[in-house]
Amino acid sequence: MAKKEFFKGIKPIKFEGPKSKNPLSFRFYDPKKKVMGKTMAKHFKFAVAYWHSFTNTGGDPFGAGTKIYPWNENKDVLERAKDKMDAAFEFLQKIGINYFCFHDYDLIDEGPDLKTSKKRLDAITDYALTKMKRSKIKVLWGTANLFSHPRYMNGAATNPDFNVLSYAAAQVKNALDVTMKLKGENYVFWGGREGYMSLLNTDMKREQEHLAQFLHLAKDYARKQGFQGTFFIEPKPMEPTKHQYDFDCATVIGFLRQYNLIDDFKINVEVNHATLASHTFAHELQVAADAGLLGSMDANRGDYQNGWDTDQFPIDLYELTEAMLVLLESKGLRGGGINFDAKTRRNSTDLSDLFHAHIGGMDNFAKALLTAESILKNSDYKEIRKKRYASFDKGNGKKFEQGKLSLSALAKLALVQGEPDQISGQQELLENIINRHL
Ligand code: XLS
Ligand code: NI
Ligand code: NI
Repeated sequence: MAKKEFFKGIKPIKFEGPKSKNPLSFRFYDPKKKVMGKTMAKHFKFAVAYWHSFTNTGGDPFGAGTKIYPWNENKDVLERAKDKMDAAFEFLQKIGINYFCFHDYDLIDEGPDLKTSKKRLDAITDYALTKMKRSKIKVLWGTANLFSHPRYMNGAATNPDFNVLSYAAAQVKNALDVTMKLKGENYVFWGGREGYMSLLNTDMKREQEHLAQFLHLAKDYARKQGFQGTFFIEPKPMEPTKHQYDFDCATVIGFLRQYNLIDDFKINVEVNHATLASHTFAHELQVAADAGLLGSMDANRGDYQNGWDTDQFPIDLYELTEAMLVLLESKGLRGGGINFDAKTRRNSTDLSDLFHAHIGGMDNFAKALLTAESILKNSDYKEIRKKRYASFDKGNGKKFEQGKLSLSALAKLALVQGEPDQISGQQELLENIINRHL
């Protein structure tokens, strides 16, 4: 165990059932409970985002950080990083989450040059390894922060300057090495600054070709080192860049197909990125699942009254139930899990707030999963949707699906049939089914 206890007075969080009045308990998340043949723990593979929960201290464009974390006190870079890791592991063990996700420089501060940064990463990952060996904690995915440092102001892999692109390559190589050293199960690319602010100074085609080439090189390097995990692209339409190339799932799928990356890459879908792209979360999950590319989820939520990536913890059971329906019907995530890419509010300054936030998120996912299971098992939900397409199950509809009817043949059929009957979409009926099972 760590020398110092950071979350004093907080005991391991337990499942106590829906009637529990203990705010530091799970009411729905029971890791061992089976849902459709698989335990909740396996369905979800929850992960904590190192950056939001341990690195960021609540600063925003209008003011400094507000969160005075005891693991941020040591003046020595490595000692401070170790304290932070002790805090992270203590938190993970107490909340009962077995995974974390990180950017390279969440683990330890970036150095003044690449060499120093590499040394620091080596030291902190040595420390991580010893802690991981003594616990059940694993890495769901690692990534490189290619957006915070000023050098990336014009992008990383899509930077018009080759020198920045190669610097980013060095950083990704190190981040891949670190992820592999910690036996990370996946590796993420989120292109925060891969896009443009103005088309006037941008050769979009050339930048996207560079991005594809960069991804190929990263993938080839990792595969050569024996990495067997999945690479994820995390779509987002904008913020910080005005237009990001990985706009949404459909755009990413087109990109992966065009540049021959589809066999190694899958998608990490984030709730608030979906809504920023004017989609529902369920829509993005479905698009990814239909392409066989639903890899992982970044769990959070946006705010109905503004358009930003507010990264709040998930509380909307209706939204989550729709998501869990897609998850269950598409037979789960390919390689990934559910990473809480979410932050407590700037004025949530108690250490226990981190617990309440994650407990809520996990419980809400659990409740949504149970609801989705009940909908699939005890309602007409699937039947109603299937029935809408019944005319394609036999006769000419079936022939059409099999490619056996020409346009002229269809036209002839229409002449004989005349005006089609009106058939209701029954949306309200379906919406009520969801609510009845919540
Ligand atoms: C930002 C992204 C980021 C990625 C990892 O909006 O969600 O946190 O998940 O780089
Ligand atoms: Ni994210
Ligand atoms: Ni995000």
